[in-house]
Amino acid sequence: MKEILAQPANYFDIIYEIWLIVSVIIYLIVFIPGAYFLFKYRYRKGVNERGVPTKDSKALEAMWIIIPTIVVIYLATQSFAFYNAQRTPPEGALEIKVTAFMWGWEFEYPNGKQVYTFFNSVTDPQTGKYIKPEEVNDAVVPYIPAGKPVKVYCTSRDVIQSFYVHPAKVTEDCVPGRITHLWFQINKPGNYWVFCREYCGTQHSKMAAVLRVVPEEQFQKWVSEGVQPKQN
Ligand SMILES: [Cu+2]
Repeated sequence: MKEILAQPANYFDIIYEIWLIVSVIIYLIVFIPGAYFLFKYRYRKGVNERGVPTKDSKALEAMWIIIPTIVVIYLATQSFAFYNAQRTPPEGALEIKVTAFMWGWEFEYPNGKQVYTFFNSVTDPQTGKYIKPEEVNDAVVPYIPAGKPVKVYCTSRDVIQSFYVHPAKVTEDCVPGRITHLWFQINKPGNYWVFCREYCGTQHSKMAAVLRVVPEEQFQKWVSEGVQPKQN
């Protein structure tokens, strides 16, 4: 079995494969006889010049109504089930708040810890070379526990942005005055880029941020560092 790097990316991959296989099968069923008939009934002088006689077939008509209906119902219900799984975070997910702004992100953890990251792009402005996500300064990197579901509440301070967690293949609009959500789980510790996926202005490309995915213990240590107890 192939290792699942991140969820719900696996749902996206499976549904993509299902649609691909169904589309290829339909394409072959339509194209191969189509090409054959095109050749078989091509115009030839003196052969069937007034057309080919046809006859009705109720069975054939029923078949091409029933089979596509079953295929469409299957695709719709399967996709909807996957969509639900993709939208519904598992119980006990870590909840974080992401506020987008021109041009960056604010991450807030349940204990009040905040991380700001802004004006980050994937290339170095001087050299134009790609920056590795592990090279990004720790001070602007939010940590995420590996193998744990994370529910993100998204909103925006100014214009519509979209929080895109690249390895988990999920994206959600961050809309001013509204709270939207997404969830993801990254199983393999490492450094991953997240992006804004809604063109939001001239510095849109500077909204790249890094998620540092670490083992649970390391995450707990990090999240409690430098946080004053909340005052009531
Ligand atoms: Cu943007």
